[in-house]
Amino acid sequence: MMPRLISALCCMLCAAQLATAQPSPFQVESIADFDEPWALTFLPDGRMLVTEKKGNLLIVSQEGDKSSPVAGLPDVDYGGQGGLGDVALHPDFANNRMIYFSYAEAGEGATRGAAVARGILAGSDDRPALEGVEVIWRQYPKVLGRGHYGHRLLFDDAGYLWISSGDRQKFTPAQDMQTNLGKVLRLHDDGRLPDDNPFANYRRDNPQVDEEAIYGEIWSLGHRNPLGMTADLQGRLWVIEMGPAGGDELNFIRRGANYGYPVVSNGDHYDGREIPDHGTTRDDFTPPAISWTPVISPAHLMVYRGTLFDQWRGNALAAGLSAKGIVRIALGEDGGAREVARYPLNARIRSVVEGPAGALWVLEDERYDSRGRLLRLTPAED
Ligand SMILES: [Ca+2]
Ligand SMILES: [Ca+2]
Repeated sequence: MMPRLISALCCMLCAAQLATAQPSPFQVESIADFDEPWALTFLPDGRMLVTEKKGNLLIVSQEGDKSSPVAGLPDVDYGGQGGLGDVALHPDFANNRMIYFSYAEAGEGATRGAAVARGILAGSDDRPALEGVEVIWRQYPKVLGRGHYGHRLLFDDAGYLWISSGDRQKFTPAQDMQTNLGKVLRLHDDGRLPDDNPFANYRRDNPQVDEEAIYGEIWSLGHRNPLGMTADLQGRLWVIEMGPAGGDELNFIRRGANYGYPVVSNGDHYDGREIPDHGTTRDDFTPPAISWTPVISPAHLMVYRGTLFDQWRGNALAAGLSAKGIVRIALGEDGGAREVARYPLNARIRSVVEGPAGALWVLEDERYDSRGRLLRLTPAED
């Protein structure tokens, strides 16, 4: 009886908390259902590209009408956290119709790694297809397991392609300059290495390292599973990452900086082993702007640019899986940040994107009782 009594007491406490919670700022409309959706981005014509983890890319209208799956995508290694991932438009999409997408790619044996490919969106509205698909980047090396691909994509105002690369649950690669795992990477749009990246001359200065030319990709290191990456109104880069047990992080990304994982984290290992917190050991690690314990399980990050949600312009919005909602964050001029509000949506939230008219378009995760819906959020009526 005792556990039931305790849970009944907890329910009463929850109910008491709910009674004092702020009213939701949102009017929520359910637009469509998907099969394990992961990412969405808007096309210039107002429709959306939506990815599903099992490998489908769909064109979706704002009314929820779906095209047939875009033909011509490569096979994806679906399972665990892997499958088809992010999707982004080339900055000159209006002229070249080029899109980029990330996915888990099978390797030799049971190894896997994230890859990024691009292709031209062609075909008809009803039967779209990708042409000229080419892989422009891969995680190196491919490893066993199906977690922590990261693989969010972002184009900045200067046209560089940014890729967040997870540690693949292997810990030490995040500090190993001979892998691109656990890193934030900066490339030209065709995958070439920019000459002015911080580690462009790493092999010249460290001739003992192997010949794989990954060093020049690296912008920052010491990341765990960075699932959200966005530029703010000043064009500065912010990355949000899943911590281990505790210690989710929002990081202000500085050129060449080391964010410490797995040497330091405000969380600890799942098996109970302690990881020293940020600030308790080496001083060459950049601490997070925010760390969350208990965790929010951040799956995506955006900066609001519109006016529909008055007062939110310039704030970051993080999608929370375990937080089951959206976390609003004020970004400071100095690279600091603070959480200012949390909006429950009663589902694990995989993605949050701003639409053309300033509405928020949200993808639910599809796991446990979360249903994989596309939601449209507009301000609640007074
Ligand atoms: Ca860190
Ligand atoms: Ca710790």
